[in-house]
Amino acid sequence: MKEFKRYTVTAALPYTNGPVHIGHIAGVYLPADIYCRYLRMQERDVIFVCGSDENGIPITLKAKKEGITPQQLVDKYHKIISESFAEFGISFDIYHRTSSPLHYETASEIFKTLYDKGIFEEQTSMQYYDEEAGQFLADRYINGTCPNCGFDKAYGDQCENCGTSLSPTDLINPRSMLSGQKPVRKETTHWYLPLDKFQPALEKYILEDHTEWKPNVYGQCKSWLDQGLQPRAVTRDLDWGVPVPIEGAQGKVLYVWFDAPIGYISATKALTPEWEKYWKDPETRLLHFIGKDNIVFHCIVFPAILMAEGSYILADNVPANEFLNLEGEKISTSRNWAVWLNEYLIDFPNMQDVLRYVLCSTAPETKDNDFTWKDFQARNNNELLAILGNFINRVAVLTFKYTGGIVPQSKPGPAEIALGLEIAAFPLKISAAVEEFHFRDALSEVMNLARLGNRYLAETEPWKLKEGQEERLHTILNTVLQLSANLSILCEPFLPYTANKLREFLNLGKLNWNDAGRIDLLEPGKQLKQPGLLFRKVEDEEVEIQIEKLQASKRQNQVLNVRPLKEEVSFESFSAMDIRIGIILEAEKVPKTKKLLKLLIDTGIDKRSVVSGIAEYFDPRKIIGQQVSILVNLAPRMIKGIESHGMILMAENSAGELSFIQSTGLQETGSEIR
Ligand code: B3M
Ligand code: ZN
Repeated sequence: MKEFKRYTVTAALPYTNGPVHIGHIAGVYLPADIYCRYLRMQERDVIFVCGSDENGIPITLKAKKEGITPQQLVDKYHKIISESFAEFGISFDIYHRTSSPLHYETASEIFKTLYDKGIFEEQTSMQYYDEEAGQFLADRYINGTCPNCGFDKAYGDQCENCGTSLSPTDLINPRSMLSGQKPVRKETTHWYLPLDKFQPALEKYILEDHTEWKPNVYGQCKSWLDQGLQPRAVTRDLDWGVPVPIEGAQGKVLYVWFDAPIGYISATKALTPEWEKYWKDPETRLLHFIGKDNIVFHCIVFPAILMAEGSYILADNVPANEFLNLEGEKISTSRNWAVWLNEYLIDFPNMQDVLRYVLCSTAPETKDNDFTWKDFQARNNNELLAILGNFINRVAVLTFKYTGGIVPQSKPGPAEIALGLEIAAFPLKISAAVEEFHFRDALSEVMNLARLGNRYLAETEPWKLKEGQEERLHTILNTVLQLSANLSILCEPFLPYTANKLREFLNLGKLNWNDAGRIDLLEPGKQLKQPGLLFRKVEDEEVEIQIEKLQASKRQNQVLNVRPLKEEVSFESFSAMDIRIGIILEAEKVPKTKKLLKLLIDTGIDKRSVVSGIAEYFDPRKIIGQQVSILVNLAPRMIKGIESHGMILMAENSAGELSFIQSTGLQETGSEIR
């Protein structure tokens, strides 16, 4: 493999329209962080850059939903996201923002360079426009029926049901997300990046030069290339984002996927005046850690922009992950089906490494994977606590018991020599896995090292040694302490908080990766410190609370999943309706129908027949005496030969289940509902 002089590692810029969740962490930030921590321990020149993605429609839409300005929205979530990353130990060298002036400048400059080089194609087309809102409706500002699968809430840029990428004009029955109205078509001009012209260069870059990319990444790129690339608009009609830096482009901003990857560059500029060597020197290895939904933008669109610009290096690898599911279902921000990092940090204080461990062990490296709270508990209790925690605890207890916490002398025998050879092999095994982005395997090797320690203790049984066998006892203690020192190095990329505690216990400074594998890391005579607890048991109640929290958001979501508002009615029309509390006196099925019940209702005014479509949900025998709300002045209607005088009001949830609307207090029959 080519040796690089330095590394530029980027992690996808999270949209600043909500906190980050475990799917983001497992897919992007944790693998990137492990990789960077590892490189730093190798003393390689590395920068780890990220920041908030604060432009584009995902921001303006969410701001509208929360009833605040886009600036207020990004300020709010930038704070939440950046603080939780820091607390979780994601070791960015910089966490920047794409709303910063430096980013605006950088993105405009690159756009301008391409514009001046005549790269863009200017195209005028008819696009959807919301006359009420006075705005063009790009991407997610519009929804309608997917022409591919018939899903009725497809967005203007993509159908989330079947995954097809769409353009707003593909939608059947388009509706504006702003006003709910049917949009009109209006002429507008935009600048297009002619990806088709970059097709040959991109084919060489990916299909020939990077056959080593992960199969999912390579495969997705190949399929885009095989379909033939099309020009893509890189500007939008919107009032939030980086203004298009040319004459005659008032009211237009750069498409968020044009400026966001440039955010990596502006973040580097903010980090160091030497930013150019991290972006322009071919001896720099550029790596993008992303989720699979961002592949086309990082492997095709951004490289095309950089090629067009001409002075930048391209990514050497894009280790994209698949998706993490939660309790068997797709994580969804809008349905609040997620474990939010900021909430985890509150619910499980000082347990960053547990989540890091679980998410790394179940990372969706080659296929989608599932996070469950039961698995979280099991991995904590049966692995971290029972293997790693238990080993360190035994080492500490034994050392303090027999030597007062002083590193004893060692006279290695055959068992220690064999163990020493095994220990020596670990750094290489772990390195090999990390360099290939196989972080799960790497972490499981770290645990194997702890297992080895447990096995050695079980075999040598130092607690059974008698008086006169001190030399042997000391040798065993020395050996397990050296193994612990190795663990403190090798677990650092994955479990940095635990590594810290181990170093405190062993009274060690920060060591490098190259120190691992040795069994003379701790000098005899060195005084150790009593270690704090590395891990604690996770109790059943704790995971039950989390599961209940998810169930609650599911229930709440049923409320959120409501049908759109009906047209406004006047106060007069509402008060024209006479709704009363009534009581069911008789109920029977209407013959030869599935849904209908014939009811006799006491309305307080009279007793009357009402035909109601509730037979699928209620047994007629069981609803006698049921209090109901009834619209009494509805014009009579003939239903299946029966005259129905009024209508029972029912509540219907999103699953179509019905329930009666009754008063909670004891209202007398005939009470009016107003
Ligand atoms: N903000 C999309 C996402 O959060 C986008 C990534 C930008 S990376 C330059 O999935
Ligand atoms: Zn579809």
